[in-house]
Amino acid sequence: AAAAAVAAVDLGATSGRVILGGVSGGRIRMRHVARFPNQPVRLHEGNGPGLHWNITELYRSLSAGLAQAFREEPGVRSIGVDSWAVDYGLLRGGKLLGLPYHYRDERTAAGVQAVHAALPPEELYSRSGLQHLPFNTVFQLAVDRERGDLDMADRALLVPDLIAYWLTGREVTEETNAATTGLLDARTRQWDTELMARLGLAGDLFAPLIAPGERIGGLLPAVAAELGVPAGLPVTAVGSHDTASAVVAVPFADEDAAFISSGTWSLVGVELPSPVLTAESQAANFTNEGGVDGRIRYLKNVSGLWLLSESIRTWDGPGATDAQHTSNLAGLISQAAAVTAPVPVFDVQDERFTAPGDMPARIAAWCEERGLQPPRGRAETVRSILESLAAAYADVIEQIERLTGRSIRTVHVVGGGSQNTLLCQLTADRTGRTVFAGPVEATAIGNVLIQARAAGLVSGGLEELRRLVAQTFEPVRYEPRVAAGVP
Ligand code: LFR
Repeated sequence: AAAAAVAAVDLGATSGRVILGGVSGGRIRMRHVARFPNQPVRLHEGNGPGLHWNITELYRSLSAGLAQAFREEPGVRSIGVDSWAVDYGLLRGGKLLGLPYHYRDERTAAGVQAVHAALPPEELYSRSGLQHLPFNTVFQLAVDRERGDLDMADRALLVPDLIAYWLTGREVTEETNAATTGLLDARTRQWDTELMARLGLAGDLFAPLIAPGERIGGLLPAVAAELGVPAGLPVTAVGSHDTASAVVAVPFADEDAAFISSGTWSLVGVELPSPVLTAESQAANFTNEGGVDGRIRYLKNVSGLWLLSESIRTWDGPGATDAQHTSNLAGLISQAAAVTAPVPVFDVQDERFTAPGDMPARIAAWCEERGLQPPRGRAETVRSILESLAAAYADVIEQIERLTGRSIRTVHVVGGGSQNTLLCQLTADRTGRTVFAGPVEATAIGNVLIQARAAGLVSGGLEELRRLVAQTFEPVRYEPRVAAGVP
């Protein structure tokens, strides 16, 4: 990379990476510097196990990645951090009080009950515009409160904000991720302090909001010394919710195109200028997530490659390394592509698939309960998962057409899943629409672009930034196979 570079830290639910990026000659340059696993930990905590993020290990890994980035590129101008949404650390006097919970920890059911007792779901939706997911921050905090875990806390920082705090000492809440808490007013995009009061939460539990592109602060001297860079190097707010960053980098072919941000989850949606807060929208459980530059991501969480990665984890058994998992994946997908026997389509949204565990057994049980023949063996299981995901995408796209009045002709798949050729083809087949796949690193690209714009390396609105993406990363096109015998 030439001198004008920025460093993107992108933390996913199964792995994290540090990427150097820049823009020159109308093209985006991206270079992977570090990739590290993100493995949650189960810890006994009195009544049973709690599922947590190993946040200090993540911090150590990303720090090492940043140090490496500066060795490779001493001209780095800025750092930006994004991660999955909704999860947070609790602090008192600036000190972390415990490991953040993983959103897949099963404690949240009690939180849903507590919140709904104080606020009916309809009111929650009309205020926040957020789809109901049992792990939304608002439900997690309700459990913390009941358990007394909030008694000591004077601050909650969402995961990317916590990392930024450790780097700069500045406490902020980045807007796009704040929108996933369920505590932000969908219309004003400010903290809904009345709602917080009704839930017994302090109005200043979260730090003040900051918009993507704003400067969070400079690196603390001690951190800078450890990373081998000058103190004060800026940490810039990006779309710190990974999905917000990913959608910045969707090279929309036309205004009415849908996107699927495909990773652990599949976020299936469209970009809108303003939220849809109708009863029909709530009934269909669509979310209005505040995006970069004030756009709304109108989408639904569909399960995703999680079903596949948990299946592989089950098949490989405890202790298999990350590298062993990936080497299996390509082979499994080509075997799945060769399956000719009919496989069952199951409901990927069934809540039994949320918590970590033996997905092949759970899929088989789902089928048996309905008198369906479960998939036989690994290749059929993988095929069944991918067919079921594609079928769910098709449903959601039909719903979006109905709820927004748009007519969707093309679907962009970005993120890790855009490399899964079988899934992309099945998505084209089952939606009956053209699929454009790529870029793979959409999230990191969105992170880089917002930093590059803040640093004055590029200018323009999202359309200009997306043009750069389209010029640099040519998408792979998939057309629906009409004669393939697909229902
Ligand atoms: C995707 C994602 C989704 C969010 C889920 C949980 O990585 O950020 O947008 O609903 O993870 O945080």
